[in-house]
Amino acid sequence: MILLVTGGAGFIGSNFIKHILKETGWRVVNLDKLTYAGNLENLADVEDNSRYSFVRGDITDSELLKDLFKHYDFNMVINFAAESHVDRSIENSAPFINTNILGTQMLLDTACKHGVKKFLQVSTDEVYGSLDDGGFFTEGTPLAPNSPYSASKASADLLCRAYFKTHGLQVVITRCSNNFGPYQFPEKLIPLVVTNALEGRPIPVYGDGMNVRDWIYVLDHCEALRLVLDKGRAGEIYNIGGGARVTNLSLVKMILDILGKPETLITFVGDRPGHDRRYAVDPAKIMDELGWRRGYDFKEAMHKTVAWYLENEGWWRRIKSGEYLDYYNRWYGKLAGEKDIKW
Ligand code: NAD
Ligand code: TDX
Repeated sequence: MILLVTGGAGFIGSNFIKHILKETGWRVVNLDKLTYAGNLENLADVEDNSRYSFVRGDITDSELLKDLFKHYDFNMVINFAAESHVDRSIENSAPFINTNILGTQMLLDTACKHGVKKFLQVSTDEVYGSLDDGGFFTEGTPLAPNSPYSASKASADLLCRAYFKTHGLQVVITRCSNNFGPYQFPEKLIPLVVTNALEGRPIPVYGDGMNVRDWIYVLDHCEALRLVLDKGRAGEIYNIGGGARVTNLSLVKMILDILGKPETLITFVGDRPGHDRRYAVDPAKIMDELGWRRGYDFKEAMHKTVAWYLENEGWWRRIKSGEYLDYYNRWYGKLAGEKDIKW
């Protein structure tokens, strides 16, 4: 069994590769462009594993894909490669269209030509839009993306459906809620809160802080993906959700409490344009059909995650001293400017 993992140097992809090498005997090839979000340090403990190889490359490069598929004869493909940060998609959507839509199309085309047995598209609950009036996202909820990021992911999902219907490619789509855990890039809420608090910097909370996200520990997502690769039915969509639905404000307070840092660090800034109010995922289908169960308790996993960032200060400090800072100053400078807050 040879599995192509794209975007494996990012947050979820790197956790997934380590999970697969541990739980299966599969061989894994990681294709990653190493954008600002890709970091080979995330995979340092498996780089000598004989079942793991890394190739630096772009999923929009059809020649490279052709060569790679000829060389390796992949049985399965899992596509994590994406531009993944909503705020960056508001600043500039072009890289999102390029990687998330065109890149997926190139991968689908190449996978089709080589007759791979399964193609797993790692999508997101954000394609369903916002649950402003309560309820849950099911696999039948209509697509209603609100950000350029989620619109690009929804577009990729539709292409996946079309390649299944038209070309018979064995495609499965998963739509997961918000992940947290080790190696998450510190532009995302949880690592941003932990690292800013440790640095004594303000914690930017958008709008009134009452937006609700449905949090899942990253290894629970990885195990769900392994099950879908193993047993998921082609042409199907599987929702994955952690069931820990909390407001951003209560989440931030929980982390500050774990760290013993003061709530005075919380700083309300302007809202994210098009900010989805509430997400809540119903994972009944993957539980009933594939027997998936959540393995990590939300509070315990949050303590474990905070401890990881405390123990791996070098990892996030190296990131925060680099390119990330340009983006941070530009984005939060603008939001804070609306309320005259100095960063
Ligand atoms: P991430 O931003 O941490 O990692 C993305 C990875 O993709 C990076 O290693 C980057 O270098 C690579 N990449 C980007 N463009 C590429 C290209 N053109 N060619 C090859 N590699 C490229 O993202 P993440 O949070 O790990 O998310 C992974 C996937 O899971 C994404 O598709 C995202 O939409 C989806 N997802 C994420 C979450 C979440 O909460 N983080 C939830 C549901 C779904
Ligand atoms: O500084 C911040 N302040 C703040 O209040 C940031 C970065 C975020 N937020 C809010 C916005 C959201 O309501 O926190 C919530 C979580 O924000 P993000 O961490 O940016 O995640 P989100 O926009 O929900 O998207 C994430 O989950 C779904 C991932 O980034 C996506 O890739 C995934 O598809």
